[in-house]
Amino acid sequence: MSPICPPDSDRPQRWDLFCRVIDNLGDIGVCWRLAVNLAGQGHAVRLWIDQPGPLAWMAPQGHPGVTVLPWAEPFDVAALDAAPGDVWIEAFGCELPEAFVAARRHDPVWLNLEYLSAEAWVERHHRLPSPVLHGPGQGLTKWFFYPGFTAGTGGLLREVHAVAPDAAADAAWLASLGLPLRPDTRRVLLFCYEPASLAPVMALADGVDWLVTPGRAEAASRTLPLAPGAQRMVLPAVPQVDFDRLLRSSHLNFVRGEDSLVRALWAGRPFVWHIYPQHDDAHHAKLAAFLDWLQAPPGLRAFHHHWNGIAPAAVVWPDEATLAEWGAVVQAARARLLAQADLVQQLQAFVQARQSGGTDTEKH
Ligand code: TRH
Repeated sequence: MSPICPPDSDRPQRWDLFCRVIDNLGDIGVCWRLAVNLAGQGHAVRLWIDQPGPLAWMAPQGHPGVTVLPWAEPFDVAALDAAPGDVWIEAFGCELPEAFVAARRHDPVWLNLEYLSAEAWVERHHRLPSPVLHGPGQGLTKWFFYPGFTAGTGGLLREVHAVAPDAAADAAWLASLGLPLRPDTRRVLLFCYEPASLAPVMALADGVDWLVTPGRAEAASRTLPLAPGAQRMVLPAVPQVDFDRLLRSSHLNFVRGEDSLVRALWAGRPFVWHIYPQHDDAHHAKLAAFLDWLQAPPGLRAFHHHWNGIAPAAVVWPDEATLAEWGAVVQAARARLLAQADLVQQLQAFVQARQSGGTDTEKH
């Protein structure tokens, strides 16, 4: 199909972002953040999503420039009050509806946004083309776009509040929750699946205030005995911007999945990652690659191995000096990331290069 109205790469683009929720909150969390970040650059974004329910609490105010639309099969072409946009993103390999592809008026830049990994192969696969051989998109090319931690990848989503947080506003927000937090007490945020070492870890954490997220972390920790002087409070599900505040307001963060890992890095506080488990144990290599990139010291590696059930030997709860060491590691990683282009900057540059016929970003 030849372009009827080729987009001008300097103007804001119309982006169609498709998200199919597999499980948990990461699919929707990442897609919502991406949509907001693109809209923040002046683009018009339609977010097509099959299970938009969690957005009611994750993003209750919505965001200017982002339209959330239901994605049901068969795809309702009538919902397309305007033709398919200039840029299409299928998140995490979800296949675009054929009716949507067939309704295009000009050739789009079509991207498959992949899962996040620190493994070395990511740099080799990033920006590889995948010709579409069948169906209504035949003749088009999809491009693989891999987020990542190094300059040779697509980078990470990064909001303004991640770069320049407002500590006073964060503290005021935390106080407004009305939680029975104790002054001069370590706050530990718990966002996890069901780590085998949750029980021994909770039994070791003397005198802390546990801030437990609702859902799986709350269920997994509900009946576990606490260490002396510790207390546990269950948080409500909070909007995404407030979840980021929680990470910045805690002395130690337990995070999971993909999106909260990135937010923990931006928060710059010590953290432990519960990686999304895969049945073939592929997550072991993924975790090792991340810890290498992080330049994690032995104690932080050992804690991760324990938390993720890889080496369930004895675990040691971090003391003040250890937390300071872990915090410095995260701060250094954050500084490395800030020196690199973020995901939206890279997406925009890639789209612009494709639309102007440039080959500088192409790999074959
Ligand atoms: O929910 P997750 O475990 O999501 C996972 C991973 O993304 C994983 O890679 C993917 O394969 C799997 O889903 C399907 O963890 P993650 O990625 O940290 O996403 C959580 C999102 O929920 C994140 O955007 C923050 C948001 N959140 C809030 O906005 N408010 C809250 O109160 C809580 C607890 C979370």
